[in-house]
Amino acid sequence: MIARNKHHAKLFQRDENNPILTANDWHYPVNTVFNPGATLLKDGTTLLLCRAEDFRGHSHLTAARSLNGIDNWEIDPEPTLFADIENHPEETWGVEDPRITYVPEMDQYAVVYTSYSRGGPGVSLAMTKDFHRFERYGVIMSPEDKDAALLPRRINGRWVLIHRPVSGNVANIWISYSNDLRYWGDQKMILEARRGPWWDANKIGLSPPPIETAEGWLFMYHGVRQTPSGCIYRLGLALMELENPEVCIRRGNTWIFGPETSYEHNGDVNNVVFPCGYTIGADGDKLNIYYGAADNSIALATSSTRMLLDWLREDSVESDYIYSKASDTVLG
Ligand code: BMA
Repeated sequence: MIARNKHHAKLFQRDENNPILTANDWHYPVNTVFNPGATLLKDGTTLLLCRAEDFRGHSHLTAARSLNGIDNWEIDPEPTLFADIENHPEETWGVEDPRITYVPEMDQYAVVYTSYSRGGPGVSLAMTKDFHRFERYGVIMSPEDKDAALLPRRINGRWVLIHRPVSGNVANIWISYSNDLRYWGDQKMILEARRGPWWDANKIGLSPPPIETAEGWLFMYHGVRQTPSGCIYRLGLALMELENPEVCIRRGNTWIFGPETSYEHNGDVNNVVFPCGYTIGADGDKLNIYYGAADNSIALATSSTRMLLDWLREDSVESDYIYSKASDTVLG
């Protein structure tokens, strides 16, 4: 285990300028900025769609653009995607936690976000070409559901959404399919929260959109550990089959990234690292992972797809052992 802890330190490198964006950088008053979606635009600019919380406690999304993805962010002077309560009452209490997927077939970006309705948080979709104008599709998963992302291409002719409905005290990761991005069905649970003392017990959710690799879809997912002094949000890995993402090839045992610095430990919600987006370097390997720190600021960590896949191969061995000897999923 000691070796693994050292390994963790090498998987994610925090940027020395962290946090890279805070409420002080905004052109208008906001309480906090966190949990940004991310994408690379065609000209190589990094675009973050940041969740900004106002002083009512309601959130909207604001775009920030940077040539190197690290600094000199140009932040939109006003909210980029603000709740449209008149036409979309499901956004009454704001819009949160976007995940961005570029969809080559449509030459558009899909923004999947939490729409916070009076009936609870649900999943909404908007398409955009430029992050200035958005075409809203409205609610695609009714409450309570969140932590959703679209895969960039159809599988067997259908669009694929990964999402996280809540039932009672348990929240697992599900998959749904659609022919037209509007009507969704054929829903199945694909990744289950563990139980007991596990770091990912009871409540898990997809973090950034899955990363397509030659070995499969790499899922970075968050686990929420409930403790007497509050929740701890950490990140783990699972690999799902490329042409059938319902099938889990392997899943890590230990978390790969968790709150360690003061800006991750202390904020409006303590002990949270919450990535909603990444960009991949020109080498097809280097990852810039953008995450919300303690629901307070935006931070950056770098990693490598290759390293994550290698780590997962090693760390999931024990998992096979555990599940073949005594599956706590079954016993739990
Ligand atoms: C989750 C999400 C995130 C938030 C996290 C910690 O349920 O709503 O937006 O960062 O809780 O508060």
